[in-house]
Amino acid sequence: MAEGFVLRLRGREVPLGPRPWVQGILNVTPDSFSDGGRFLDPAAAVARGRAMAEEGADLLDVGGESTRPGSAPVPEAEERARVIPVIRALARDVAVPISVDTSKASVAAAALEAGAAMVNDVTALRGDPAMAGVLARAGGALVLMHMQGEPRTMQAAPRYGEVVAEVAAFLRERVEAAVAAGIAREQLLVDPGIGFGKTLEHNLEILRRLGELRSIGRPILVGPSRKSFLGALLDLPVGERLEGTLAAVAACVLRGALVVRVHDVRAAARAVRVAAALRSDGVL
Ligand code: HH2
Repeated sequence: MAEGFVLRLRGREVPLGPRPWVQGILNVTPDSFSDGGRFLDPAAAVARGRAMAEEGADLLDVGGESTRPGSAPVPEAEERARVIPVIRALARDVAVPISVDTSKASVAAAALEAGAAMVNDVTALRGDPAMAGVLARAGGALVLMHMQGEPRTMQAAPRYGEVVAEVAAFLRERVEAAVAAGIAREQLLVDPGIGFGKTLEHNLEILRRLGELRSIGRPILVGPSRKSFLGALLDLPVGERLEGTLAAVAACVLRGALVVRVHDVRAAARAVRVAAALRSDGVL
């Protein structure tokens, strides 16, 4: 099961895998589903970013627009004002690479300029026609995520014939579209988009069969943290989903995920180390 990738992070080539990475979530938003409003103040956001790096994050993902079900788009100037000062400060202060969670090319370009090394585009290059050019020129890593519909309406009535096959076909197609647009394959990661236009059963089926996405040939990132499928399984509110998150994180690592996107970095980093040691290739 041993596998490794080289990830191109803006001029740097960084090995990824077989040891999985923990990506710490930093939402500089008033309305994110689990931590909205806590880190809207730039100083609080930078302090949280530093703390997550100390807790064992391998990567930080800074976002200025919530994509929770029902959320509305944020104007570009507002999103930029939220994330750029935080990214600039963290790029200077912490050793781990910084990712920007945005679907807007202008925000991605400003973030890369401010020191970010990765772009997390939940639209997988379908949201802004200028996004591919930004990544082709700047050379940062890019996460391509699956979503059915758009955040405002995606949970209304998600439908699939065969969810895992459809998600895999979509991600394969998006990888090829990115490469055709001039982005190097080594820049790309793929993400099945837990909770993005998916019912409880769809999310569970994807997590059960996550290993099938390895045939795409790019590192898999998964974001199960505190999400509503855990709330549905456990009948618990968002603030009480840590144990559920850790169980999901361990399952993802055992099935080959190389990056897990989480809010609770210290706990997840411990769970990842144990799960990685228990994989068939025993990553210590
Ligand atoms: N999930 C969220 C946001 N961005 N990006 C990727 N690649 N994968 C995910 O699963 C993913 C994501 C939603 O979580 P969060 O950032 O905590 O909430 P919000 O969108 O409300 O800010």
